[in-house]
Amino acid sequence: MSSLTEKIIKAHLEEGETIIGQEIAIKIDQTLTQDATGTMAYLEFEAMGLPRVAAETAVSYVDHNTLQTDFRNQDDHLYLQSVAEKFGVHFSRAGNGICHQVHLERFAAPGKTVLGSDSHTPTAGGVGAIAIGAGGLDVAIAMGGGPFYFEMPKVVGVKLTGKLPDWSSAKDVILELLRKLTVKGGVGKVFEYFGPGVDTLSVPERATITNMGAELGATTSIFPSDQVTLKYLKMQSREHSWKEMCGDGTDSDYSEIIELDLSKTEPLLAKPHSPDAVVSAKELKGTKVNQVIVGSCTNSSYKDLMTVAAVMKGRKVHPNVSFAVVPGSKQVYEQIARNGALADLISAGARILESACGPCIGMGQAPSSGGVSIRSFNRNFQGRCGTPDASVYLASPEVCAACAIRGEIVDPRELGAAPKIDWPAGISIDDSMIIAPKQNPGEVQIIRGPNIKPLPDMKPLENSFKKEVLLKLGDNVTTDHIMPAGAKVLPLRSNIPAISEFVFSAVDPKFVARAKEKQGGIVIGGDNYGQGSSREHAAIAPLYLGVKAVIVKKFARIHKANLLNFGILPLTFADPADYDKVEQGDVLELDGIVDAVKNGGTIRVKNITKNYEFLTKSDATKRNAEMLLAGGLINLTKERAKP
Ligand code: MIC
Ligand code: SF4
Repeated sequence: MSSLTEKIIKAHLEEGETIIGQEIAIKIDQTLTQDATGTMAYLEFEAMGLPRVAAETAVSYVDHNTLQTDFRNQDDHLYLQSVAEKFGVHFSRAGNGICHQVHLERFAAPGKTVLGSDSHTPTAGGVGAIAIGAGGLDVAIAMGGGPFYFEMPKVVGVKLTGKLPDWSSAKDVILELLRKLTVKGGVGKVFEYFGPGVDTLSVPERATITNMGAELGATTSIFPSDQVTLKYLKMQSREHSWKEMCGDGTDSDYSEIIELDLSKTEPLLAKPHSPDAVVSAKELKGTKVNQVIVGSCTNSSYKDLMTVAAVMKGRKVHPNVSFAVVPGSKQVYEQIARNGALADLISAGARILESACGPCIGMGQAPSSGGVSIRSFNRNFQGRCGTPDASVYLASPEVCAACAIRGEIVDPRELGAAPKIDWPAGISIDDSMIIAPKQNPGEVQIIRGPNIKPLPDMKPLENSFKKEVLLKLGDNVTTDHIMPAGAKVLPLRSNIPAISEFVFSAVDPKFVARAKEKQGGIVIGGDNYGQGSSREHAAIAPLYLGVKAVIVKKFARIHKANLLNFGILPLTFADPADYDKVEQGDVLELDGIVDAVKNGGTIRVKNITKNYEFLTKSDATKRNAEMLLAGGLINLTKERAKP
């Protein structure tokens, strides 16, 4: 008897055994990249010297860097389009929508494995795929046909019963789980949904839940593929990709079971500045609101936008609120335009944006100073919206619409009868914004504008070094803290020297100057270090500034893999109490590094400034050790390719 997760993993297993915590390697069927991580991923793919992608389906999306305030983002898009045409990758143009929404609609399929250079790749778990977020280099390897390595996760069964009541929504289900489990509650786990409540949720609702499983720190989340999945795929004219898939239905298939009665969910919000700071809408009643935005890969489906349009119909946006709507894909945008719902939104006073990530990644719509913004998004880390002192709350489209009307946080149940949304009978499928790869790749010239800079050189691991602690941080540090995004920084994603000037800028504006003056150093962190985004710039840019080791209580999965891929030594405190003793400015000496890394052992660290020693652990696998010793995975791949 086994879970659906185990079945799919076993069917794709290339190395290792499915024993919890052990490193395994799986074959990847589909790859996904987006423009903010994709430029690096394709530069890395090019560095591998392969003629064509080997994955069954590879798709490159343009959705993050769509604000064109100068030549840079557009330069990156042209590079991505030409590289896609040459190497056999489908190219989803700017305007076609957010990668996860479009992938769900047009490519994801039950039983497939998907690896994406974006942490919300698990959205595709909504149709029964094992979809995992990873750094660009891991995705580049998968594009080349290489397997993906990760630790066999525990499979948590989430047993859903009941049916969502009026005004409650899929967002409230995942917010409830975040309230219970916190942002580190899913580390090393897959959340597999099962039970009678599953039938009551449509695929986009399921995808909202699997999408935001990323905020639990989970490896991925998955729903079974059933008649509801078939209906969705039929609507997408893709019924040929359907097959029925589920776990064996026994509780013993799972390491742990969480029961959730959908009929008991109520409208919730996550308070600033963490997706797990969840409270009910009732508790926040009366909080004045300046901005509301509905969109992002979490909540911008047809049902989401139709619900908001139905609530807004005949009503007006509150005079103190700026209300923006960001359709998740061209398909959804076109549908609401054709059926008139868009007109209802415009008439109510909504500001309609293009189909892209937009405000979710700080590309426009930054709130006012100290402003309160209610967003149907998945992350509300401080400063991510572009305004450091703004308060961002995460909520369902239903709660968002109610707040936009009232100008304050309100439980949408106060608005009376809930809207009932029917799925359209059929939709016209138009893939004209997805460009197929060229059949004659030899004729494609790769376009490299001045914004595309080559990857920096990476050096082999040293056996010993003495370096200063450049920065000491607490728990749950996000990759948005390490390497901020937003309209100013995102255009530099293909230019490591330029983007490195912003490392830790939101936490400590003097970090970069200090790192340069000290010629690199060490960073100390707490629990769940590097949670959030998959951006490998949070490893490459610190490396460029000379960061040699990061010592923490515990790492988040994707960030740790990125550090290893680029040759930064990830270490954990053998005794977490030692975290308290070390301070910023202390000089630490590490010796015997090579042996410890090779044997997965401990490294003794001398605190020269305070004159004591402590132990750190490297749990590098043999594969990790080879990468570290070579100065990262690119060097290792090149070494191996030498005749
Ligand atoms: C995010 O939501 O944080 C992003 C922007 O989509 C990132 C990817 C990136 O930094 O480019 C993610 O989730 O991985
Ligand atoms: Fe884009 Fe936001 Fe989704 Fe990241 S979380 S992919 S920025 S919409």
